[in-house]
Amino acid sequence: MKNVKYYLIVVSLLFPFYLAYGQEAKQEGHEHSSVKEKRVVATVDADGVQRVAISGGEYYFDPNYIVVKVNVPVELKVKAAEDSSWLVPHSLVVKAPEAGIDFKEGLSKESKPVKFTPTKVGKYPLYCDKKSPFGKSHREKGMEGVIEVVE
Ligand SMILES: [Cu+2]
Repeated sequence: MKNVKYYLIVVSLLFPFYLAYGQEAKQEGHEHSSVKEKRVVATVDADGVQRVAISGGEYYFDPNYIVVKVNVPVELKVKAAEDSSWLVPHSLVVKAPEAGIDFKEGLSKESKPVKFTPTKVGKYPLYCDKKSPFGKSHREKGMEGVIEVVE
């Protein structure tokens, strides 16, 4: 009978860890290749600017594949997804200075404009650079995508 009590105590102590890490393990299958591509091809507005809205949440960007024209100004309207948690901070980062794209913007429920003019054809990664204290980076969890610059 003593053993049973001991077992129950150990199980109840470990249960929170099971919840925390069990959830992590379940999400692993969603990494990288299995992230669904949501592609948007930017259209040029009357004022000559390509505008694309992008939002981020747990743990995705929508869209996560943005096609823009080279040497035409871009304005990304960046925000946190409606269903995203205010407890989890997110960002949108693109580090491609060689292509004229180099920014890091925190996501909030209010849309913020990010302006740049891409100068070089190619595919450049976009991602969130946040990480939960005990987990994987948001990027590994699915908050990544591509800006493709085309002729
Ligand atoms: Cu994030």
